[in-house]
Amino acid sequence: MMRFPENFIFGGATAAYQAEGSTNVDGRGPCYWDEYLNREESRFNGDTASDFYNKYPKDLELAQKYGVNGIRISIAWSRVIPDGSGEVNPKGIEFYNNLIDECLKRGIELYVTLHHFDTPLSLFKNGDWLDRDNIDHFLNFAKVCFENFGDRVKKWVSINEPWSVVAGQYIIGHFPPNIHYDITKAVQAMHNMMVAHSKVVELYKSMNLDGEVGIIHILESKYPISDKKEDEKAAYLEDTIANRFMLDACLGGGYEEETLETIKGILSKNDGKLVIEDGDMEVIKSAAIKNDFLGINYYASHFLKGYEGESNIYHNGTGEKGTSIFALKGIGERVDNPDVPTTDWDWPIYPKGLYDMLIRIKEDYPNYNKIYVTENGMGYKDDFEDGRVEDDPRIDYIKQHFQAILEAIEDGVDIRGYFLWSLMDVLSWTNGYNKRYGLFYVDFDSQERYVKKSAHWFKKVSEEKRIVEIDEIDY
Ligand code: BGP
Repeated sequence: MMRFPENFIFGGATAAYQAEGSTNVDGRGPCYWDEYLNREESRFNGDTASDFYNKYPKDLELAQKYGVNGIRISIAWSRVIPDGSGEVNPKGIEFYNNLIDECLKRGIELYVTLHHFDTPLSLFKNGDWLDRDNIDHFLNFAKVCFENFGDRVKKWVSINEPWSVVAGQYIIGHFPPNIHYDITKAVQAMHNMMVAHSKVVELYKSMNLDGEVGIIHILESKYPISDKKEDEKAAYLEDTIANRFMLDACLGGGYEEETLETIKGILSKNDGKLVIEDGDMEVIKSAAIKNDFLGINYYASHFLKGYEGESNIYHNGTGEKGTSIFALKGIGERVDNPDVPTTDWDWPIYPKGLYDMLIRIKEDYPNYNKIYVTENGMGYKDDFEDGRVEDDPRIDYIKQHFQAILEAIEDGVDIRGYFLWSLMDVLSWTNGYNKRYGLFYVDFDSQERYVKKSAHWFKKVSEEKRIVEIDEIDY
């Protein structure tokens, strides 16, 4: 039987805006979600979220009790520097000091992200990652965090999922500023984020803080739905823009010529071009060899078909199965694979896509150092009855992905940990509160926590360092 390595991290992931709530207290400034989700027509907002701001001692107590020995948190930029670029807020520093100390007290290792989708509102209004000044403001924020928390936090992540940020902001349009189908802006913002990431790596290394720094990408495999040439091309194109472009930058030390040519081809079909400023490629190249780890967030893979039409997307934000549309001009169209099950939000459940991605990184980017699977999990409308949640489909989902990870480890990929998205139920950016992922059920009215069946299962996996069958646990 395959077993997880001795020091493997069995973690739980959170992000500031999705978990903390308390958006108006102790001097926190707004991020762009505050404004957007407080519109009248919005179905939900993040004002209270999971109340992690107050409830974190309880969440960490539960984490420790249920075998969670690592946690991903993110630091809300606008809690620490309320307007993004000016004064530091001592109350923000105090909150994260307390949170960090509580994690360490419980023996839970911290993996801290600096940017998890939540640019401060004023910087967002200046253009967010499309504004090159954002890079300097971000570096300043990173420095404040390294100085204040770097003595205790030893694992740092610069940015969470550049592709998801720009796809949400400029292509799908379900993240502010809600622009649709602007592939050029998306590519430009991704490039700028990679420059920012690289400068953060350089900064961290210059501070001799005795820890590690890396980046997290969403990396979903893209497969042609048939062996037709146009379907193969569609898969290749979507893979290039969503995966290869980012991997080339953070691990390869620059965009391969073929990658750049392909990106330029996509942009020319969309009447755009990428601006790379002097010095960008030098810093990207220099940081790539200093990157200590790569975080992979993996939920699904996609099956592609050739597509010649205009871009057309429908985002399923309610869990009404079968409603998604995703077709991009100059790239391709995502289609159903009848052999692959999907979640209610139409995300294909395909653990082989994770295995394939892990092997590909080992083969194509041999200097990757080490990998953490920094997010994986199943969004599900949990049935809550008498304080209990029997979430067998979630357990089955995690089990299949654990299996893929163990196989990749056996085949030589250096994987050091797994973080379940999410530790407890949190806000889902574009879906609200009915798409739950946690080990611990949150009653969002009372903010009470309840232990799901998956938490019992996770505990046993973490303790025994092997994949446990569902019927091995009592619940
Ligand atoms: C990732 C994000 C997380 C989380 C997760 C689930 O892309 O890093 O913040 O939200 O996806 O996504 P969703 O909430 O849309 O189901």
